[in-house]
Amino acid sequence: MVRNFFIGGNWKMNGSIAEAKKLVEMLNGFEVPANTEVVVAPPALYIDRVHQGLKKEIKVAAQNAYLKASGAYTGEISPQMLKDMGLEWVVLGHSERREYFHESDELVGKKTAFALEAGLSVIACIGEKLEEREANITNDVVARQMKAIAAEIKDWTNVVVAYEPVWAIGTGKVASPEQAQDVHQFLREWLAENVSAKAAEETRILYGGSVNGGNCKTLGAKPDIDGFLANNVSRSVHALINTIDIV
Ligand code: G2H
Repeated sequence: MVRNFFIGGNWKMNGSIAEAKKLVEMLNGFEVPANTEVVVAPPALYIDRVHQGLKKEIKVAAQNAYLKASGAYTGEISPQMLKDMGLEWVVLGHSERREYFHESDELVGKKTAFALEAGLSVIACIGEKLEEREANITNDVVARQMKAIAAEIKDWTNVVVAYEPVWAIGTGKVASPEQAQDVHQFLREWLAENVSAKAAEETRILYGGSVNGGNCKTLGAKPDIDGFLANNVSRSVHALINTIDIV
């Protein structure tokens, strides 16, 4: 497969120093299969501790970054600071940032461009809400979110798209493999039509939303699903362990 399988663990605002330690021990004991990337995103406060403790094959992401390098932006962290700490990844546009912190499509596009310029790779999250799915506008919504990113960037090499239907996030209601594949295929076609054949072929598109060790295999077997983003790193590692034979 041209696209390496990708497992992301988004810890969100959970955990403690003790849990960070356990997480690092668990991940260090796990052999990452060839052609697979594992990236974990702890809360900002624990990033350095986790990064220092983890073996090199496992990368660490921030859950957010701002669109300025420095300045009077209380509470924010810049992509340049993340680079300075030796990080390679950032998650941007998660639906929780869009919902609770009012991040617009345009802001997510600009933040994506700024983080890429700073040398980070970006996990760019998109996805429709329940009422949007019920109104049959899922494709319109994800296309609008993709367009806002495509308006700001030319090169998708260092972007991984995470399709996370909002109704599936943290609800235990996972999208069916067919529902997820339909959107992933649509996204790949969207990239082919609006960016390039290369971007369509090479960009990893992850599924996120109540992924666990039980449902990951049928999801991961779909041709356009290139990995997962899961809350709770141990859930994401179980997803990886259970998909080893298909990566
Ligand atoms: C989606 C996912 C983590 P959960 O946000 O990115 O959360 O696995 O709880 O649905």
